[in-house]
Order: sequence, then structure tokens, then C-alpha cells
Amino acid sequence: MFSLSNSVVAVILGGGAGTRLYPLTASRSKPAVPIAGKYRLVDIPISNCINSNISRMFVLTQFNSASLNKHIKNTYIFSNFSRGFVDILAAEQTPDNPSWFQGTADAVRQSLRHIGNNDYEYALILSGDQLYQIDFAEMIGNHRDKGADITIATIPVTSDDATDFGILKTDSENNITSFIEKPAKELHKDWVSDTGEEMRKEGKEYLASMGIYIFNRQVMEDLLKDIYPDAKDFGKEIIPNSISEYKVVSYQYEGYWTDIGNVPAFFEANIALTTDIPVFNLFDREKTIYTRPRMLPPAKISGTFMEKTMIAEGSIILANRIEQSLIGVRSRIGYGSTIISSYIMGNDFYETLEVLEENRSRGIPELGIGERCFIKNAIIDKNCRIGNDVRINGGKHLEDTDHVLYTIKEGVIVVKKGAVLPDGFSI
Ligand code: ADQ
Ligand code: ADP
Repeated sequence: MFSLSNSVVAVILGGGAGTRLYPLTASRSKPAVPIAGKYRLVDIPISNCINSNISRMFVLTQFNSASLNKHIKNTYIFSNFSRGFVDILAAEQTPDNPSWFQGTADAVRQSLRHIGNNDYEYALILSGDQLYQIDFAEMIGNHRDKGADITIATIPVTSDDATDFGILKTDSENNITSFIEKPAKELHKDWVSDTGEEMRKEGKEYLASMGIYIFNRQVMEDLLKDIYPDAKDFGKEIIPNSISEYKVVSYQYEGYWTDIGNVPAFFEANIALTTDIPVFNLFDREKTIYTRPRMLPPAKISGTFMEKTMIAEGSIILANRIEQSLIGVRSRIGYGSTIISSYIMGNDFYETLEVLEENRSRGIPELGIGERCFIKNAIIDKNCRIGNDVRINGGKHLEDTDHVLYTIKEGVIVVKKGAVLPDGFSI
């Protein structure tokens, strides 16, 4: 009998060099980047799989950071009676392959010797830097019903967005007939699709690949090992070349889905979680996002005016005002401070009273955010020490910069992990 847990393995593409999310990826691999105050990026695809009854997963990453390992090992523990696992496969040197993963297809090819030790019919290939809640069971059902060799999840997008995605056209049966990776604007007129009246009204007339693929096992092995052994990428090479040889089907999705692979998009998606009814709903029990349970005390808040704000457990907040912000685990924010449209990632540990005393005598700011600070349009990475009267005022008036303590990208200031900002510091 067909069962998803026995027939599918998921392969999560954990990221290349990670330059687009720099400096959040300066000291950790992309799947380990903290999101929404208490989760990691990799929790999103893993949770989508678990909620779809897919329990065998590989996370492919360029380097295997300690934080990623610890997070996966301590979070995704399956019972002895389940076949479930989450395995991290880091790029490794072998005698016949001295280099890192060269691209998405190369990453999967190099991992085939591990993935292939499992019995499965379908490989579900997922990106590690997208925010969405999809039922993959439905997508795999559609793949089987259609007798497809490959299915690509697709979403209608506008012409402005079409330049960032793989764009495709289908016949009346949803078979993909042509595909172009990230077409330049002047080519768009040839790539308009009938995406339905609703979508057309929103100007979404192009069908974009979401970078989510189902491959039949044999088809994937043939393509990667024998037919295109030198192809580096799915989007640039494997997918466009497969269209004429195989039955490649489009599975159109119309829910919320966004790529969060660069700093401005990552920032926007996090802040969007603070709206009244967010498009990505962490409160939906049917689509739970899982993460590591931490056994922290409830957040303690005193004298703070708050609007559209999420505060993670273990935080101690004495601030004056917090608006449209996400405050991560173990955050500490001092008296009189104001935080607006910011994502404070929080801290990995608490300081003991003795350490606090010693740091004070040496003039080192406490872990967290001090008194009378003003922080707007910023991401504060973990374990920062921000002194008193610090002003961090992000916005479009700022130019892109990479400073030793912070980076500015499209107006978003990212204070680097562990940065120490002395009293009165101003950006
Ligand atoms: P991109 O997102 O631009 O387009 P890519 O940079 O190849 O494509 O990344 C896809 C995913 O693989 C990302 O999660 C990335 O972090 C990861 N990745 C990249 N290189 C990797 C490597 N060497 N090892 C492990 N993981 C790696 C793709 C498709 C488009 C599609 C968009 C949708 O090519 O057709 O429209 O995704 O977002
Ligand atoms: P990141 O979130 O940046 O990927 P890690 O997950 O590697 O970071 O670090 C988190 C862990 O590191 C925490 O569980 C905590 O136990 C430990 N840790 C980090 N720095 C310290 C410190 N200075 N003192 C005590 N524990 C620390």
C-alpha cells in the first residue's frame, strides 16, 4: 500500500555560500539562521514535511555549523517505531570530488550515495530559505495521478517579480511546455500564462517555479548521474533540459509563499508576522512549525507600551515602547528604550549576577539592550551588548555599508552577532 512516509524522501537545500543573508550567515550555516524569535530557518521545510507525513529528510549544507547540528539533534527525535530522521549532509571532500557543492543539482548529485541507501520512489527537493505552509501530500497525490516524471510547484507572479524566478508555460493539462530561468524584462511578453481571473486582476500573469520539485527516483538518478553529469543547477540546467524528454507537470499553489533568502526579504517576512492576521500563521495548529523546546521561564514585562509585538519566552523587558517588532528568546531590554519595526534575535544564555557585576566594573555593557536606546528598522543578531543611549536608526536614507559591527542593506541595519556597542553609539 502506498504511504508517504515509506515512499518519499525530502532533500532540503540548505544554502550555497550564503552571501545574500550575510552577516547573519557569517558564523552559522543558513539553515541555522534564527527566524521569528524562536525558530531556525530549517524548521520551516522540516515542519512542512512532518505536517505532510514525510518523515525522512536530508539537509544539504556547505558547512555543518555546531548550532545547526545541535538544533537538529535536539529537536527532531523520532520514535524507534518510526522510520523518521533528519540527517545533515555537509559538502565533503572525496577522492573523486575535491570541492564544495557547485550548485543545487551538484549538491543533490554528491549526496546521492547517502540518499540512495534508502528505499524511496519519490524525492521531494525543497529550498531552505522560503516561508510557506504547503501540504506536500496533495502535491504528491497530483504527481501520481498525472503519471508525472517531475512536478514543479508553481505560483503566479507579477512581471516585476518574474525576473527573479524560473518562469514556465503549460498546456491545458498543466504539462510544462517551456521554461526559462530568470528572464530579463524585455522577454516577459512571450511568457504570459492564463493564471485565472483572480490572479490576472492582481497583475500576476506569469507562472513561477517555487524551486520545489518532485522527481521519480530513477528519473532523478538518470538525469544527475548519466544524462547531465556536469550540470550544476536545477533551475539553470536540469529543469529546462528535461521539459522535452520527460513529463514535467506544474502544480499551481496560490497560498502565501515567499523567498527569504536575502536580508531585506528576511526582515520584511519577520516583521510581517506581527500584523493582526499574518499571512504566515504561526498560530495554526494544523500547520504547526516545530522547533527545539527550551524550558525557559515566561517573559517578564514591566511598564512597556506594546503594539503588534511578539515576545519570546525567557525575556525580561523594561522598555518604554515596542511597536511592530519581534523580540527573541532571552532578550533583555532596559528602561526607557524604544524599539520600532525591528527584529531582536535574543540571546543564547543569561549572565550570572557575578558576571554582570564584573562586567559593570569593567565598563562592558550587559548582554541585551541598555537604557534609553532607540532602535528602528534593524535586526539585532544574537548575543549583542548594546550600551545605554544607543541610537540605531535604519531606513532608506542610509547607504549600503559593511562595518565591523554592523551591515546596512537597503536601509535595514543588521548588528552582527556578539557585537558590543558602547554607550552613546549611533548609526
Ligand atoms: P534561486 O533561489 O535563485 O532560484 P538557487 O540559488 O539555486 O536558486 O537556490 C535554491 C535553493 O538551494 C536555496 O535554498 C539555496 O540556499 C540552496 N542552494 C543553493 N546552492 C546550494 C548549494 N551549493 N548547496 C546546497 N544548497 C544550495 C531557484 C530556482 C528558480 C525558482 C526559485 C524559487 O532556480 O527557478 O524560481 O528557486 O525561489
Ligand atoms: P547561533 O544561534 O548563533 O547559531 P549557537 O546555537 O551556536 O548560536 O549557540 C547557542 C548555544 O551556545 C546556546 O545553547 C548556549 O548554550 C551556547 N552559548 C553561546 N555562547 C555562550 C556563552 N558565552 N556562555 C554560555 N553559553 C553560551
